[in-house]
Amino acid sequence: MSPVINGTKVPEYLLGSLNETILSQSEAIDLRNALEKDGYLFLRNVIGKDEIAKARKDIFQKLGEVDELQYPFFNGIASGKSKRDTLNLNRGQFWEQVSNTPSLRNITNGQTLKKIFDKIFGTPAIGFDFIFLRAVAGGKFTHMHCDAGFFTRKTQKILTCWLAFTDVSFDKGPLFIIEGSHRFQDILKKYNGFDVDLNKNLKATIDKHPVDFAKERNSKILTADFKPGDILVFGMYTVHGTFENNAKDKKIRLTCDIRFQPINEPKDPRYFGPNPGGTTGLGYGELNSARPLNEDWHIR
Ligand SMILES: O=C(O)CCC(=O)C(=O)O
Ligand SMILES: [Fe+2]
Repeated sequence: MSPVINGTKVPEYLLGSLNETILSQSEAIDLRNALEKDGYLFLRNVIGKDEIAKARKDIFQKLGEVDELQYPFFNGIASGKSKRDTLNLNRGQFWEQVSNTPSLRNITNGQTLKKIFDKIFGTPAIGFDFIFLRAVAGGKFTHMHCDAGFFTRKTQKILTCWLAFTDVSFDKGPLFIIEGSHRFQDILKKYNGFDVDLNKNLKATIDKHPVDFAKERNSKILTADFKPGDILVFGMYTVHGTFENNAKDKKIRLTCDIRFQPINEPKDPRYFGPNPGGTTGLGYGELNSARPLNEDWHIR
């Protein structure tokens, strides 16, 4: 079945597969070369199955406790209901607590991912404390954008790591990348120096529909059938978004995006420390993920 973005089916001929890089067969230079050539690195099976399953179970438990998942919670099936607002003081506090689930943090800010980024950067790396965990149901998707406007205030040396905790097949809203977009000069020019938090009259979202965007540029929309523990690493000017999660079985998509930088580059205080404010300073409450699973999202 063809994936859908913003209500439009993506024609088969525009779809392409992400190139996989095999971590165990790659030297640092191979990782850097792939990232430079494609604008992304697709690595499968980076986090062990048990570790991923534990974090997923712990997070599903918390979503189940606010009535957003059907019982048994480990299936990750959306209930269509929510008591998130009645059972919690506020949305930010709830989402911060979910985002700080120890089994999740062991992965996002643990040694396995850090070592991959040490290798890519060729110098010790650090993951941001502020992470973007996403539990997604009900036709929702992330509009196409590049990440520069969020994360490059202090340094350009930032990479995004998108990590799957559930199966994310085509119908469950996987991430897609516009092929070759890290070399689109107009995108580089438009978003270099752009800061979503300061330039309030501009949006990070690229309004053109990804289908039209890819057609016009003779490009493809690249994606994969993601499995738990797979990661996709990409640069700040690589154009990406997600398909809609229209899964018939109502299973949610659970993913997390984490940013990494060399530890010796200046750090953006919005994303580091014990109670980071995040992009706009409002903390975890500002995220779409802080909204109940059955509520619509905002566009940035
Ligand atoms: O998972 C999503 O919905 C969006 C992810 C994203 O934009 C990112 O990882 O930079
Ligand atoms: Fe992004």
